Amino acid sequence: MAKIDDLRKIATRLRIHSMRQTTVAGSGHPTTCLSAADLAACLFFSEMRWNTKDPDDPGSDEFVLSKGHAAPLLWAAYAEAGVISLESLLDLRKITSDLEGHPTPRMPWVKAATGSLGQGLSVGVGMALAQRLDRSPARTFVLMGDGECAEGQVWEAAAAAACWTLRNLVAVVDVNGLGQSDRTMHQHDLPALARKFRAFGWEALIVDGHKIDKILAALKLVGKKGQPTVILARTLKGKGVSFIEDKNGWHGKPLKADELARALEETGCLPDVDSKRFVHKPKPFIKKKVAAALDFPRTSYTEKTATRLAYGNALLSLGKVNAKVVAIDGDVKNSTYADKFFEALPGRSFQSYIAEQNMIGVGMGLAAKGYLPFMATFAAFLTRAHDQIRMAAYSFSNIKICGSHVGVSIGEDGPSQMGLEDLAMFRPIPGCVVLYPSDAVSSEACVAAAAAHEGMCYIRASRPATPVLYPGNETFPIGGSKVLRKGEGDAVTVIAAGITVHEALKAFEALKKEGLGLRVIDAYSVAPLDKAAILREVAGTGGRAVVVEDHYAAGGLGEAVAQALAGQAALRHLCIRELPRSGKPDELMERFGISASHIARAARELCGR
Ligand SMILES: Cc1ncc(C[n+]2csc(CCOP(=O)(O)OP(=O)(O)O)c2C)c(N)n1
Repeated sequence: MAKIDDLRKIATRLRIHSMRQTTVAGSGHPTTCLSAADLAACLFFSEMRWNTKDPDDPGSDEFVLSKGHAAPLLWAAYAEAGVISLESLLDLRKITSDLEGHPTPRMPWVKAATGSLGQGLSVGVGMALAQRLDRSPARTFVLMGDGECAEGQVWEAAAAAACWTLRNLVAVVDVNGLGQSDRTMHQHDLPALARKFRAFGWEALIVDGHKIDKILAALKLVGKKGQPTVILARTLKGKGVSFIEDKNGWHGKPLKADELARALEETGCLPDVDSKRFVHKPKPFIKKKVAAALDFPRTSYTEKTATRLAYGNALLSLGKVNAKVVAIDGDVKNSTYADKFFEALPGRSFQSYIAEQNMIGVGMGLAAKGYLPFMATFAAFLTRAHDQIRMAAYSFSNIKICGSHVGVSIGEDGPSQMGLEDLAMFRPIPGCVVLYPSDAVSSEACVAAAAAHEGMCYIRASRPATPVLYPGNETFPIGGSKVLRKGEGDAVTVIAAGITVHEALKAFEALKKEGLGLRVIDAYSVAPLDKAAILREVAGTGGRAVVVEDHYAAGGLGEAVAQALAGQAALRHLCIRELPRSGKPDELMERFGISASHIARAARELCGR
């Protein structure tokens, strides 16, 4: 019984730290922390096996705080365990502190940023998969709120975890029955939540989330049935302080100084217990070293080839020399050609089915554990995962995403399948690399560049087969561009990328016959953009430029080039300006204004012809 008493004392300490931190910060979510304090005490100081000296110990259990607004509770647990000092807790939310309002990996024990609710379970699925790939005995614990269980992504993740039989994954849901502005969907109807999880293939256990012995007993049962386990814990928001307990209207409100004093009268002062003694170390586990080359033998191309096909070829070649590479695909692998990797390397291939939000979260989890995930789906469908991509940026995730079937050039399938907003989605993310190859050689090179780059990369791939433009040994560094046509007396520079590079080359031929010289730039690195080359070449054509892209007007290559030129040039922007429709690729590019004839017309107009 001594242990239960100690854990109770630790939980009280976590409660007091959480309240103090938020009162000093003047903001935060104390009631959210109070409901989960007993659960956190049992996880961090009894059930989990983890190394407080090394956040990357491969033998350690992982923890994801999906209900990220309970960050003060997480920081309190790390302080009690001796990972950070108790004094540092009072720096919560300060610009000088890594103890942010919601967890981010600025604090090294945090493996993925949370706070956009409903995402943590997917990250946990990725981590549990990584632990399985590593053959590690470690497990992954995800602490969630019951309110966030209304998010569809939670159920995408739940389905995936069961499909992949992740017995090493444990979700703990803090069912306090309250959300931010209201009671939650199921309130304290825990059997309703249990039915849902069971229907998704999980072992579901219901406990009183404030009874330490009951929580510990449930934790002893996890993974026993070869399924992922969820512990549904009945709790009270604000537990331990009568005037906020189970009261709507207290979410996200710190206690004022006098309220804190009253609260502390109820909890008593910090109970005397050395929490560090209760942290269980992991069993020593050494991860097997694997081949991890970043370059790979390139395919030789002579025939017209789609950049998406070259992506698939490159991914397979990379996967053969780098055992950290994993492929995830949203049930379009025969279109993105990730199927080549899937067939040859099934152990590192994950069918994510039609669940794009979960796909990105799983990739984040795998990346957090040192894998190099390449994820692919149609660019159009990545928009469903924009929030997850945003959170991957705050997680500093080393993930690579390929969006295929971009623009009107996909043709007959029509607008629902056309990625026309994807550049606008990835370009604003600071540090995110955006590559847009125009031929098979550059597509393979972009895969190599993305693999070698530490950080999020997006590769934009087209559907139609395009002619080969480059010799097999050409390199495509991030931030570079290629000047494909250049002559003395060129009148206009055309800046294109992907499919429109080929239209620009056709326009070049047409205008050559008219004695009008076009300079053609392949701006394959959309972000970062090769500003120096663009400025130089545009200056060399008298400050006249046309930018042409298979993307909507906002947020794409045109805006990037306009920013680079900063009004220093006469610039025409050709892009998709209306809602497109089905048709043949060439017809669509003509109808919507990005074909060779439109480029030629714009160039003539700029020259007053
Ligand atoms: C996707 C998303 N939508 C809305 C919010 C705003 N929000 C923050 S906390 C919260 C309520 C969370 O309720 P629950 O998951 O039950 O957590 P708890 O009650 O434990 O605080 C909401 C709506 C958010 N952070 N993320």
